[in-house]
Amino acid sequence: MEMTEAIVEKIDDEENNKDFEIHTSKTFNKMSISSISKEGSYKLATVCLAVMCVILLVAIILFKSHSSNNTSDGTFQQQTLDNLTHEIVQLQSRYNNLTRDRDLIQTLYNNLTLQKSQLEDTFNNMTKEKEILQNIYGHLNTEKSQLQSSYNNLTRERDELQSLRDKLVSRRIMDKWIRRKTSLYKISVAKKSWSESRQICLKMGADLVIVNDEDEQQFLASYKNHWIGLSDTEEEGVWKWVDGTVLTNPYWAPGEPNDVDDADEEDGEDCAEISSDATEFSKAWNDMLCSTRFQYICEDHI
Ligand SMILES: [Ca+2]
Ligand SMILES: [Ca+2]
Ligand SMILES: [Ca+2]
Ligand SMILES: [Ca+2]
Repeated sequence: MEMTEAIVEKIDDEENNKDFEIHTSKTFNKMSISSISKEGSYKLATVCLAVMCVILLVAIILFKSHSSNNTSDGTFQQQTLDNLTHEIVQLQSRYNNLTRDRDLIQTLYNNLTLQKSQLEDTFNNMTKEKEILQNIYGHLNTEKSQLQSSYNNLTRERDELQSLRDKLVSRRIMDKWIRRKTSLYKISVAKKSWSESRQICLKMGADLVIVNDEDEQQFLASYKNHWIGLSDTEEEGVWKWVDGTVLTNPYWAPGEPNDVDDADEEDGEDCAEISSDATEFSKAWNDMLCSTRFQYICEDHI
């Protein structure tokens, strides 16, 4: 009787806790083993009850047989028979209860087995995802290392170029180049044709000056009869700077460019200089025969 109550209490506990979540397959395995053990206990209890019923039936039969030979104790024997019959009914009831409990436990066991299988699937999927993520992480780490290496190389090259640039600037300052904003200017002493002037500038790693804005024009306007890097030799009337860009902000002197045609020059005036007649910095250019020997202005950038 006490054993049966204990078992029923355990079943109630299991019922109350059947909604709990199992987070690891390890815990789950422990629970599965526990469920199997309980199922064995119930089977054993069922067998015991069945044996006890048989024993009681045999006892009743024997008792009846004995009582038929001894009628003097009839009342007492009838009472005992009733008690035994009552116990059989109770045992049958417990047997039924145990059978019901066993079915419940079987259902619980099946549910837990299903949950275990689902958890194992989830675990396997997560393991695969983990491997994929680890691969991606590895690739990203490799790329990061390569990018870091490229960055370091570029930084070193930049520093080396900066160092070379600094040395070049220092040397040009010593060679009397004029530093202004982000440019260096070399005002020549010798007089050369426009083409010869440009070749000399190029050999020094520079080029004839390009006038980028009014401020630069104002700075250069005082160097009269000096070549600048502007010509229309490619196409008459289309003035281009030495970097190939078309002139957009002209500072021609009044009446210029007039492309005066000299008898000895078939092409007329195709190269620009800062006019000696200029009175305003913004009206200072003149087109001249490119073979004219003028001083020139080279420009380099820092
Ligand atoms: Ca310039
Ligand atoms: Ca021309
Ligand atoms: Ca011309
Ligand atoms: Ca002219």
